[in-house]
Amino acid sequence: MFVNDNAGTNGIVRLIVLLLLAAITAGCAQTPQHAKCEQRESCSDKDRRMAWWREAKFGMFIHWGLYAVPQGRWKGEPIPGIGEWIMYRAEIPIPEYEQLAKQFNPVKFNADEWVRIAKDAGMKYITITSKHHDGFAMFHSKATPYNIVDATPFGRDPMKELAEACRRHGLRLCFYYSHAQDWHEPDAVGNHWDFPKEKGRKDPKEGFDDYMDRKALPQVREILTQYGPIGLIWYDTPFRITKQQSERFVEIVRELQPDCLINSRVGFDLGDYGSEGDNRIPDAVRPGDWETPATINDTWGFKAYDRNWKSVDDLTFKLVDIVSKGGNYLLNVGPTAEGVIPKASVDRLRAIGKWMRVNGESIYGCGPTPFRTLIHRCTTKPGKIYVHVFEYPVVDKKLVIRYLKSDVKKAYLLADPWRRSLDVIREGDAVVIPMPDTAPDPVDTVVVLEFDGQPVIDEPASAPTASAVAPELKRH
Ligand code: H79
Repeated sequence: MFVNDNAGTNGIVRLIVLLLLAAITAGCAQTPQHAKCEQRESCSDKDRRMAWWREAKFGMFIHWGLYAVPQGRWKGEPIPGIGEWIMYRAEIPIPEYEQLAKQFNPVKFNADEWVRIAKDAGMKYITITSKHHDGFAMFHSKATPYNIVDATPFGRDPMKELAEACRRHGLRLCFYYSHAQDWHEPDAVGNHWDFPKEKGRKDPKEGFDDYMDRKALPQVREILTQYGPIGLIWYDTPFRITKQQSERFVEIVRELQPDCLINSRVGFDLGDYGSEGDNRIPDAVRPGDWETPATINDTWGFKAYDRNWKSVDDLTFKLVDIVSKGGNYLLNVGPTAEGVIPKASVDRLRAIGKWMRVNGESIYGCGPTPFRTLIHRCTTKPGKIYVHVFEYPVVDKKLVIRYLKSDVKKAYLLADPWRRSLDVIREGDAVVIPMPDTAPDPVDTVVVLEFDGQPVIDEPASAPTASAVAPELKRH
């Protein structure tokens, strides 16, 4: 078909073939996972950079800053909403808020202990607020004296201590940096009570470039050069910034640490992976790389009276639910102004860790469920499906897995150290697995199904999705 005597047509055909080849190479059209590869870098570069993050699946978010001092109350009044927003919600003038620095002396802070808590929970990375919207740097910054070393009696740099502890324990340290909102700065976004012009500012570029050059970019440079290799930079709330400004926040990371990842909240979808909405879990499998940042109670920064702790069942379900839909879970703790992670958080993380030590194989490096129906939450590795049993079949002791066309080569429990085979009975479009009389795990018993090659699923288009049928969805 490409043989043609006519030289003109031949040239056109050759051009079309060349264009097609170029399109295939540039687009790297393989799986949705890689669909977002940028033209200016090869897909394998992106895959190489993302590899640790795709394996990790579970990270610790830490919100720690001056807001831990008032811990949710201002002048005796409880301030509603998330704790780290207290300055905004109570419209605290900058000179008053600055006084909190003089009271911030977290003498009980122990970096090794924090990292051990994350590690024992099975978390593989820690993302901590180097600067939140209040503008206070929790690291030693030369860009402004408004930082933990120069403005508090504590006088230590906890980020340095955390970087060293993470290196000792094999976790990745990552930094949250509020790039657009900075309530301490007249030229940044957010503080409309001290700077009334902020409310009506029309031109997003007005002043913001100055703030970027004076504070934000120098500080991003500091967090990328003072603490060794950083896993990722977690930008947040790109309110009102321009594409060009977002691009500068990307470029500085690429320049200083080319392997450092960037989340999508840098703005204009420029990051390496997508941040879901706060506490938002998608209803179905979401293709590509994404992460749900989530609270363990109802606040990110410590609030003394927020005791609405999520249960271990709920947290474990959320971890599995997120991984089964293709995401990572970034679960937050809010340490106190003394430097202590609240006991209620530590207790829950320890319980998740106990589950992870038995069942981690069904989380780390896993792909999403092959089922659209989500009757059970499932995670996958090549040739394997991990079925997560949250609702133990206490009455008939039978686990039923519908719409599975392939035959199961071997089934066993992750809770069984000997991996003894379970019976597998074919019943029409389902396989039925008789289970032990008592649930091996009180929260989630994981059944491994092994196949020759990739399992084939056959779900009728009419089969309802989990939102209609799965009892565990009620646990959201
Ligand atoms: O760092 C945590 C939050 O502080 C931050 N993202 C997570 C990871 C965050 N920034 N903004 N938001 C969350 C939501 C903002 C909600 C707002 Fe409002 C609605 C800002 C103004 C209106 C709620 C109501 C907060 C103040 C008033």
